[in-house]
Amino acid sequence: MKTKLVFATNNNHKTAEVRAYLGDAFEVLNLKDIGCETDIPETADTFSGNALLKSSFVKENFQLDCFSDDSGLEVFALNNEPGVFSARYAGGAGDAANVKLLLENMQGITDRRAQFRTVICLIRNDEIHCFEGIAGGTIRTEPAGQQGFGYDPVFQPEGYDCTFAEMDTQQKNSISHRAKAMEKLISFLRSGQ
Ligand code: ITT
Repeated sequence: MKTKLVFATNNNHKTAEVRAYLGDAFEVLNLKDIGCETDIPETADTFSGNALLKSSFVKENFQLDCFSDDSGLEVFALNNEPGVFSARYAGGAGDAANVKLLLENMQGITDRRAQFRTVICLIRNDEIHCFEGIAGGTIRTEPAGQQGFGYDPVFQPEGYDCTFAEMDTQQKNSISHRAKAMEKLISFLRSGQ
């Protein structure tokens, strides 16, 4: 029988991606699968804190081993903002508004260095394990590209002369912060630890 493992997300795309890697060894369930309709609060001031809040909620309320992720963009010249506020930087007005506000706040700033960071928090057999992935790059002065989501149109990953939004999904997934953290989680689970 496969071991049940919850991925605390409502994002079907993320669930499918993880099932493709772990489906032979684990039964990966998402929040909908376990009947969790609560909008789990993400009120911590770090990515790991938010990921832990989500995993702990599932462990406490459903008694199931669980992992969750939290991600965001950190801009060095803005004191690592928007960070944990990435999704609601422009007050919940959506991706385009977030990007517009970021470009406004970076007007005149020449240090354009930034990074996307993902932290995954796994609670397994009552132990907590965290996995981090970082993708470094720079913030363009104008958006380019239609793929992806969030800040992809203004983020140019290190070593490339295009933005994440100009890459196809497969190419972005081979270098993204989320993919790097996921790889660490998957090799940990596969190693049977
Ligand atoms: P969940 O329901 O899984 O929490 P989410 O949209 O909050 O979905 P994340 O926590 O992964 O997703 O990311 C928070 C925000 O950070 C997201 O809304 C984007 O604004 C930004 N972000 C994260 N990863 C990104 C990526 O790969 N490309 C562009 N923007 C990203």
